[in-house]
Amino acid sequence: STHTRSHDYTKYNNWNTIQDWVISITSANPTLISRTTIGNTYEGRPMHLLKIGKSSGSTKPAIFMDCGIHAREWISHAFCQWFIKEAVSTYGSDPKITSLLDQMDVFVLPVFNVDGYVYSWTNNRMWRKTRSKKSGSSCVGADPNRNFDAGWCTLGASNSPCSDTYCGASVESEIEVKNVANFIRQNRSIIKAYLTIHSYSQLLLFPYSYKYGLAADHSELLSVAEAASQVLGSLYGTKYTSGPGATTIYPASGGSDDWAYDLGVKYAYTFELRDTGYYGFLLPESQIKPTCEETMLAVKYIAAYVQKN
Ligand code: ING
Ligand code: ZN
Repeated sequence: STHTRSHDYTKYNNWNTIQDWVISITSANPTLISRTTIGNTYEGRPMHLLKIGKSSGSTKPAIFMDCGIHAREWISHAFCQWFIKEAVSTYGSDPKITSLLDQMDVFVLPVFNVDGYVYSWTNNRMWRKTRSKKSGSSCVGADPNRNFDAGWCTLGASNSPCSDTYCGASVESEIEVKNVANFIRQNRSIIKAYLTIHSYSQLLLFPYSYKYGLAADHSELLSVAEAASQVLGSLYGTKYTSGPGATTIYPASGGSDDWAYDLGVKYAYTFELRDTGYYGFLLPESQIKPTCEETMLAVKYIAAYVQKN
């Protein structure tokens, strides 16, 4: 079978459940999934990375996608699990997925900020940051999406360790950020797109967030985002807005999409999934399935676009 029957994709799963699932879905799909660990978190948990794709003799171009940069955005973690389940269960029947996985690999990091995610289950549901400790402060953690080398700590980020948008002691001070940045740098020549999944606000964002200037590829990034948003909305009528981060959500430096874009990964997008604030981070489990289904359409649209370009 293509996936583990006992895994419930319509519930929020804790880290232990996700980790068991990562191992079992990989061994159940040896021709489509391989697993590596890009490093450990601050508290020593492994950062599992799955490569989804049909193995071919040669190196394939790839898409990198991460979920759960921020601990409390649980619908994000749910989406990466959904994506992997859909990819392996529709390979061979869905022509788009089949062609994508024949020609490209998709690297999926199901949980970026593992320590924060565990803490959001055990101690504080609204936790956002990592769990790193800093001498001289009693406050814990930095914002991983303010810790990348993209106008670091200049705009929409805080120097205060107690802030939820603390940029960290230095660029890539957070080991989770360093591990992801190292992997993307090492695979820079094959990674054609970088997708990062957040919640909430129903936005499809692209560079820049750390400055107001437009990206060199602005018009292409915008037209792809608008088409992807339209496809997303075609399923349940969910309205998405697309645009550069700085003017569409708020200016913020140190974000992963801006960093990937400036490294040369042209198709760099940040998704802000449901909703627009009624439930916010506490999106009910009844919305996992529709949210993941509609988001799949947008991700598949972008992947198909990247594949043909
Ligand atoms: N939103 C993102 C945040 O980190 C963002 C918005 C995107 C900022 C891209 C910078 C770059 O604040 C959420 N919900 O986390
Ligand atoms: Zn976020």
